[in-house]
Amino acid sequence: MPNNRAQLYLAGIGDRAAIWRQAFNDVAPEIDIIDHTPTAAEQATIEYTLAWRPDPDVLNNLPALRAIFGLGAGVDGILANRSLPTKVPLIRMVEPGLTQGMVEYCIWQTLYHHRRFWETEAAQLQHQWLDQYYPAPWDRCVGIMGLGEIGHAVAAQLTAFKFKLRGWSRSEKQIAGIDCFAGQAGLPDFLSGCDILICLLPLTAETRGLLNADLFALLPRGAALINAGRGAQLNEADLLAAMQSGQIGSASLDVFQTEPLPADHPFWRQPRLFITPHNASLTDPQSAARLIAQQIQNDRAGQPLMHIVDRSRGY
Ligand code: NDP
Ligand code: OXD
Repeated sequence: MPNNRAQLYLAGIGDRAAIWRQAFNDVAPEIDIIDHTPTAAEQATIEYTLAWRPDPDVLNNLPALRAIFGLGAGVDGILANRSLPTKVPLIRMVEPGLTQGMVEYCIWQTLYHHRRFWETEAAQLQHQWLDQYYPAPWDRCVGIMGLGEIGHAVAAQLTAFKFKLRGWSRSEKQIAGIDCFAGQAGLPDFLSGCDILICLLPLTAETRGLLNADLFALLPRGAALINAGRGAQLNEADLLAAMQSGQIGSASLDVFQTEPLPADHPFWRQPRLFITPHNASLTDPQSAARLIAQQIQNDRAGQPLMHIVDRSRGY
């Protein structure tokens, strides 16, 4: 077991590095934080890194590296580095604040589409008193793609609003109160009943481009789409076409092919499309710093690390 102080290198975190340094100083002062490009001496000794979109040249040159902690639940930005050392465990973020923020966002956006608030907003701009009809939640079905840490938590909270619930995952599941479907074979049946579709999938080879015209065609006409997974899961041109034809009635997007979303992107001008800037949720630095410090302590004591990404699955 190493007996020196642990060093954690903040890789590809951009202007949030100061917040993370402060969080570790506050809750885990036993860890040395390196938030600059490591010197040759530091490169030789760094054992841990916290990464979002790291520079591959730096990450691939840390011979003592023992674990890569992803700053987010999605690790696609780290796995984009094809030469990432395979023997170093990659750990995704499972953090209560991150999960709670996603629950809030999904409840907010589900109610937004259920109650057609986009229609009310448009009417208000025209000084119109709009009397709307909307069905009871038990007559509205919300489908969740991805029943992992976040999808499961979102489903649990949506239950309290009394929506009909469906879920889709890679492996078969049985969850009380949710009609569960699995795999490509289960996708058409799953989609056929979803009035509001929420995507909470990780970006992998299988989920890239999944939200496309073929998939939209399997939804009930006028369904709402909420994508808070990853932008590369959505064929953006197909969504515009589906919204123009009325196949997709309204949508909320938090993630995009290009982020920040370019100022001239047609999404900005698309009615019934609600945009948030990839901040559906944020990892809470203090809570995450505590969890990472505990993982480092466990690792140094020879205990197993938790939430290791299965590289063959990509999540
Ligand atoms: P988990 O790994 O806990 O869950 C992933 C879920 O997706 C699992 O249920 C898994 O199925 C399912 N899944 C994966 N691949 C497929 C597939 N090919 N077909 C069907 N189902 C599949 O991840 P989290 O819940 O923690 O996070 C999910 C994603 O949410 C992240 O990867 C990230 O992209 C996104 N996210 C976005 C945020 C934002 O601010 N917009 C914030 C946080 C997360 P199974 O259960 O069978 O393994
Ligand atoms: C995440 C994210 O994956 O913030 O956690 O998108």
